[in-house]
Amino acid sequence: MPISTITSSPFNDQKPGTSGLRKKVKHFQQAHYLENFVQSIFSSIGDFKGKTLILGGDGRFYNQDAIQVILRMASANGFAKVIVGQHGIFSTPAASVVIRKKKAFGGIILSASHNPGGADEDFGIKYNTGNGGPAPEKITDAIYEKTLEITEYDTLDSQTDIDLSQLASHDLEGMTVQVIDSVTDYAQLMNELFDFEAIKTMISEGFTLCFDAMHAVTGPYAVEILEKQLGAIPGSVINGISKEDFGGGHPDPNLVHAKHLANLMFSDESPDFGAASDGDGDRNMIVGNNIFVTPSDSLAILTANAHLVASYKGNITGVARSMPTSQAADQVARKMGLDSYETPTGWKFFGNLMDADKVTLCGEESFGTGSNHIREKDGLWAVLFWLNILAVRNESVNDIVQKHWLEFGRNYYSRHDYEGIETESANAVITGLREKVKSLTGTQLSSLTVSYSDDFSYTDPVDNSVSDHQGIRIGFSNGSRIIFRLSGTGTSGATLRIYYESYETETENMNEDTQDALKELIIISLQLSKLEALTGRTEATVIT
Ligand code: G16
Repeated sequence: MPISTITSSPFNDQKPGTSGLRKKVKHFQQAHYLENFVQSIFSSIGDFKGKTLILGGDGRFYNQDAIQVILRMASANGFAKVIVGQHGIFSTPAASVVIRKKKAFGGIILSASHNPGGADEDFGIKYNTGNGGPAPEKITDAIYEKTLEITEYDTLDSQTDIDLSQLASHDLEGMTVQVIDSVTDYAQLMNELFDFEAIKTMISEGFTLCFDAMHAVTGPYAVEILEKQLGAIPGSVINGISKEDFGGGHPDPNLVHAKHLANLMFSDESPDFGAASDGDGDRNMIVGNNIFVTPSDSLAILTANAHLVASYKGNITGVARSMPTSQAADQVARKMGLDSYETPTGWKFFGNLMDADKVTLCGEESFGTGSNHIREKDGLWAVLFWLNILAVRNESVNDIVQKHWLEFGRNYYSRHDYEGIETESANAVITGLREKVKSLTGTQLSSLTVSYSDDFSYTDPVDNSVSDHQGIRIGFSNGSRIIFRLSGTGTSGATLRIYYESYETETENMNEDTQDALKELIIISLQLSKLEALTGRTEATVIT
């Protein structure tokens, strides 16, 4: 076979974060850089000779180029077949669906998620295993070790590109490349999970919705499912044309970046339901007329109402949330007699729990919600889950949320991000806190008593693996919490995230302004962390 072994040199980049390798496009375009990482993946994942790989990405700048490089390397390395989404597109959840459905060895997903795209922006690559989920730390560590010692990679002599624009099969030096529709398998699974007839009826009777695809990957998925299959009026999906640079926007579905949708939902023209998804389609934001549903509340509400969705009724084994996610889902689990788990940040930590059937639903404060139907979080899935509940309950989003708080209490919640801090200063904040939390338990801070404080360590209940240093937790006796952690997904400097949560059960206090409700915690956090002294920052960059 006409294969070349190219000499390359190790790259001494910092370790990839929670979701694979994310860097500026220009960084990826350095000679041999992408190839080194891909070879490091192929050298770390076991024997795939004769097996199938799934390949696709969120369509951002460099997606198509990277796919051609990976196809040639997959062939040279011995894969029998690669299934690629048309035009090189798969949303992250759709890639997970296809990996599982085709029983593939694994998949490579090209995305930097919610980070901006374009020639000067971000690109990313990650490997998912045969269960459809992000590779566990054992594999990502092995990949990283390989990148430090790699000296050569295998690729084809020929530089011919495969045509990804048509649904067809091709031979690439003995390896089959099959180009499939990016949406079909995903849409079919959604149809099996949710009551499309009930949602269709609700929409035909006048229910209105707006889905903001943010010019990212979910455009074609949302148009097919929401408009074509469920009958939402054309135009219900906005910013539905996928673009390489996401139209210059920041495809992160929150009230700051999906401003247009947020304004619409709080105006007189508001439709009944609003939602948005991110760059690669795994995140979601849910908004009702005059109400924003926090991702933490969304997880709790889906759990409490799962019995209304036929495919989940009686099938919820447990619920998991990442550590900084509010404890709203725990309140539901307690009342419903379900097991609940607190995992470190990163979807990969849910994989073992789902594979062992310990949890069915999981969610994160970072706008990620999902279930065991795949092993990634899933933006449109969350939207359809909500629509199914709305169709059954025939109540507004606002009513559903208010009734939920009355039954389970309200967890006020907010995240303050300090972006682009110098890495050294950010580390100093965390190191200082790490020392402090050793002796905080039992002390009084302002009017609150600390009931526990630690640097979160997680022991996986399935394989007993231990993940240390997952963020600073300070819990108070009234159920409030302050969490500090450094982002694992940024590409320039460090981002410090501070998460605040308080728990309210008094009806008359349930509709306060969130920042007001959390004021005492915010003041405590700034004093405790010496944030201003160590970083010079007086204000958060983004508050969600
Ligand atoms: C990724 C992971 C999520 C995690 C998030 C945290 O999200 O997949 O599980 O919650 O990172 O981000 P950070 O470390 O910046 O707080 P995504 O959507 O970027 O893949």
